[in-house]
Amino acid sequence: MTPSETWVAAVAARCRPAQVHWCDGSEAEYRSLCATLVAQGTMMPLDPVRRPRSFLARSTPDDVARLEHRTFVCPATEKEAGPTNNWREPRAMRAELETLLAGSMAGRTMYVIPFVMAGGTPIEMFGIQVTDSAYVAASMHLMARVGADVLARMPQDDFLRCTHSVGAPLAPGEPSAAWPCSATKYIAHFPEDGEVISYGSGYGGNALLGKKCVALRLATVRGRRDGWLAEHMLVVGLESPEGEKTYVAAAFPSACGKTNFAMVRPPADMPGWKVHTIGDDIAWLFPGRAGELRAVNPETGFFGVAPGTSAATNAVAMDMVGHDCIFTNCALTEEGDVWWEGMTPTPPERLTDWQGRPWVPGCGRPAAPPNARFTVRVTNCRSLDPAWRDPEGVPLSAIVFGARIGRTFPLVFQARDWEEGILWAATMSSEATAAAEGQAQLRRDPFAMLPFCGYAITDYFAHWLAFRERLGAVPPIFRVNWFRRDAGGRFLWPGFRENTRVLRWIVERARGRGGATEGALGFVPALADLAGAERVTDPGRFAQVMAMDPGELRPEFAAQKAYLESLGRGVPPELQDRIESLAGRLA
Ligand code: GTP
Ligand code: SPV
Ligand code: MN
Repeated sequence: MTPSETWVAAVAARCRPAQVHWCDGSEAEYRSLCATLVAQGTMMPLDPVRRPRSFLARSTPDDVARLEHRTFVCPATEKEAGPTNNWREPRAMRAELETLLAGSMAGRTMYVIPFVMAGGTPIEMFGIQVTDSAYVAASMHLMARVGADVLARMPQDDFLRCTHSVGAPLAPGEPSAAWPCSATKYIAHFPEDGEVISYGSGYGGNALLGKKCVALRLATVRGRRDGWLAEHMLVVGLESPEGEKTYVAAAFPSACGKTNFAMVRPPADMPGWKVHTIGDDIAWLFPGRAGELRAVNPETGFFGVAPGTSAATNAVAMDMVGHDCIFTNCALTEEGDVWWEGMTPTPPERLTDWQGRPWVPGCGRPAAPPNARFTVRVTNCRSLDPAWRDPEGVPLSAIVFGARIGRTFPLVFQARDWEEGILWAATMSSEATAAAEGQAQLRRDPFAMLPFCGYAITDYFAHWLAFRERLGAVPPIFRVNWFRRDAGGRFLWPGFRENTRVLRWIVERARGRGGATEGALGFVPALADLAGAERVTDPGRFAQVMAMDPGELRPEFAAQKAYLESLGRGVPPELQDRIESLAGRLA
């Protein structure tokens, strides 16, 4: 037996599934997984004319988002997990999980899914996910390269071992629940062994282990060792009418607009400008041969937030989910199509909500919960860049960080240098969203990676700071905030398509052209520097969205300083020095 067969046999011996199915990754297999899910009641086919080859899945109300308090990072010592991760002693964690896994797949099929993230690139990572969820197996078909070809290329001495069980064993003859899961949930990472064990949840990043568990948490550890970065970033290319293409990567926390920005459609008064999508959630950044920074999207699919997606906010995504799509927790129309809040200005008169109950407008319940999602292959996206699977990746000219914060931070500014940009990223705070359960209102989310860094966040800051030595020249770093509000609570910037104007300014600054003045936080555009912005905002509102008010910034700097202190002695001293000098400038 090969090492992978030996490992799979050991998992099967522990979990005791009724059968084991090695996934070949074929289209026929995907269709048969979907048919199984329809027969089991997990998914229903949508209207074949309105949504060809698409399905609606409904989860249980206790399994609708990532569970950060049930996510554990388990290196040998707590110090290696750092001040922000939940740590468990690895042997104790394993023992507890092995007890839970014993017989956990009884009566079910165990799918064996060989997968590769960023396949073909110099930093590709191979793994095998075993799962007792056909929904997860079907989703993995869309989100990653899977199957026999991958297995044939997979190095038998270096693959990640990813075990997933929904934790709902069946007695002989007992039918499966439509959405099997367990009240007990764990998502545990063993970076030193290249292993993930996830138990009890079937939803998103808890269960599609190639995504957050491998391509972020384990990949950050690999990237630290091998000199690259695994990031919670979209990658987008802006092409000018002259055909000059410039790529930018941007990190925003969960449900803060990465999918929208990755496929943003230039407004009508920017004829000839084009946007190209490389990825919407995860990017791996590595130095190219000439010392330039390059990026790849390790995934092959989008698992995107449905509510709020509309022809007005994201026409490309609306088109992308028009066929060959799995929707989860969306509402069902009488015509056999899906609906969610924000899809159309007026809701349909009658719906079936995400729990299968009758729904009418004004009934007081959402038709779809805010973390309802769609799953599609990237090839459904009409703005997908032809370079999306280039093994060399694409060159990055700028890095952007952004958060959801109603005050203090302007629409956009450019950090004065690499270290200051890293300070803005390290101290980023953002308002809670529904992508994860149980968050506080406003929390620090360094680099949008708080839930996704597989080692000590303080060492991660140091890895970023030192990364400049690996590059010939570092790209400029920007900070954006689409979410600043006026005194009446309204967004100060129209956002969505209009963000292309900000992207254009970023690109021009990166190419040494865009106009700017220096303010308290760094370089900022005047209204005239954001092409056409005077058509969508007025000087008064623009001044408000760009304001850098010492009265707001002084307490923010104090809070940043306190935050870094709270992370302990591992914080690189450069970052505290930078806060001091920024605070000094304000005085
Ligand atoms: P994950 O997939 O969870 O990592 O998140 P994401 O960053 O891809 O989230 P997504 O793009 O789905 O974010 C959706 C949320 O951002 C919705 O609430 C949108 O309304 C909001 N959003 C996106 N762009 C803008 C914008 O320009 N302005 C405003 N006000 N809201 C925006
Ligand atoms: C996120 O929460 O950042 C997501 C969704 O991208 S999930 O894959 O469920 O983590
Ligand atoms: Mn994400």
